[in-house]
Amino acid sequence: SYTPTSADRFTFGLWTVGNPGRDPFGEATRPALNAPYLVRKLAELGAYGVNLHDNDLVPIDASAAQRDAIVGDFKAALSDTGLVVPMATTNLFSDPAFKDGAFTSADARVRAYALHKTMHSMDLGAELGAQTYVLWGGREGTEVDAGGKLLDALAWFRDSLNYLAEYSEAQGYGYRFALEPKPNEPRADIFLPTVGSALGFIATLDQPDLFGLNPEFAHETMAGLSFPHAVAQAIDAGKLFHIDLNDQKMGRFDQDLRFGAENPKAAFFLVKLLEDTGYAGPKHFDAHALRTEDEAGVWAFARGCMRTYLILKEKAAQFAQDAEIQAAVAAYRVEDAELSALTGTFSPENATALKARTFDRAALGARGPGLEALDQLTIELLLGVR
Ligand code: GCO
Ligand code: MN
Ligand code: MN
Ligand code: MN
Repeated sequence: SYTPTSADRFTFGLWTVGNPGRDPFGEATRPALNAPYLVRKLAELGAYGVNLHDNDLVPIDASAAQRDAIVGDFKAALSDTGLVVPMATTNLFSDPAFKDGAFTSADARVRAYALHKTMHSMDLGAELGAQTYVLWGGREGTEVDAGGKLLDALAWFRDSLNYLAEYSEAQGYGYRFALEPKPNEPRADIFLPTVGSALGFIATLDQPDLFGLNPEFAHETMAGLSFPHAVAQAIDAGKLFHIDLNDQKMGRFDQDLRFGAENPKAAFFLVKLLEDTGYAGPKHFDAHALRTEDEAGVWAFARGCMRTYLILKEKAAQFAQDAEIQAAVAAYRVEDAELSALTGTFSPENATALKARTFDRAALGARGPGLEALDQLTIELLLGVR
C-alpha cells in the first residue's frame, strides 16, 4: 500500500540515482548507469518523472550528431515508460570555467558563456517537455571577498535572470524559473543563501511572476533553519514552484541523505504541510544512496524515499482524524470574536476602542497551551503506537 504510482508525482534527477559515490576524498564506488536504463528502473519503481542537468545527459564536449543520438535514445526510453521530464537545469558548476561563478563571475566572458550554456540547456529542456527551470547557483559565491564584487554580483545575477526570462518568453517556452538557495558548498558563501534571501531577490526582477523557489530540505538544514518554516513562507508567497526532498544532519557537510532518514519529525511536518495545502507540483528527491552501497542499494534508496513520503502522508491523514490530537489542536488555539472585530481591520474607532481595553496579562501569561501533551501525541503517532 506504500507502493508509489505516477499519480504521486515523485521524481528523481538523473544525477541522484546515477550518483556513482564519488566524494572529495575518494573515487566512485559504483559504475555509472546510463540515462535510458535509469529511466526504465525509475518507471518500474513507480516514479512519475526524471529531471536533468544538460550534462547529465549530453557530455559537455559532445558533437551535434552525438547529442542528437543521445537525446533520441533518452526520448525513446521516456516514451516506452511514460516517464516525463517536468524540470530541467544547467550544470554551471562542474566545468573549471565556472570556478569563480557563472552568472556572478567577475569575468564578463564567463558570464556570457553561462548565458549561452543556459539557453542551449533551456532548448533541451523544452524539447523534453520541461515546464520548470531550476537555477541552483552552486558556484555563485566566494571564499574571499577581496575582489569587492558583492553588489556587482547581485546586479549581474539579476541581469542574467531577466535575460533568461525574456529568452523563455521569446521562444514560447513558458518556463517557470525556480531558484534553489543553498548556504555553502561548494563555495564558502553562496549568494542568496536561504529561501528568505531568494524571495527578497525575486521581488527585484523585471518579471517576478516567472520566478519562484525550489527549496531543499538539506540546504535550509545546513543553514540551521527549519525546512517546514521555509516552505511555509514560500507557499504563503505563492512561490513554491518545485521542491527538493532529502535529509541532512545539521552542521555537517552536504549529505543528500534518503528523505526522512535523519529528521523524520521535520519530514512529517513537511509532508503534512504539502498535503494540507494541496501542493500539486512534482516531489523531487535530490539525494543519493550512501557511498557504501552497490546498485541494489541505489534502488533501496529510491524506493525508501518514496515509501517514507507515503507513510508520512498516511500519518498526516491519521493526525487529522485522531480525535484526541484534534481536541488538543483546537484547545491550543483561542478565539475571541469581540477582540477580533477590533483587530481585524484598522479604523480610528477600532484603534481607540482597542487602546481603551484592559488585558489580564497575568492570566495570559499563566495559561498552559498544552503543547507538551500535543507533541507527545504526535510522537506516539509517528512511533506507531496510536
Ligand atoms: C546540491 C544541489 C543540486 C541541485 C541541482 C539542480 O546540493 O548539489 O542540491 O543537486 O539541486 O544541481 O540544479
Ligand atoms: Mn543539495
Ligand atoms: Mn548536494
Ligand atoms: Mn537540490
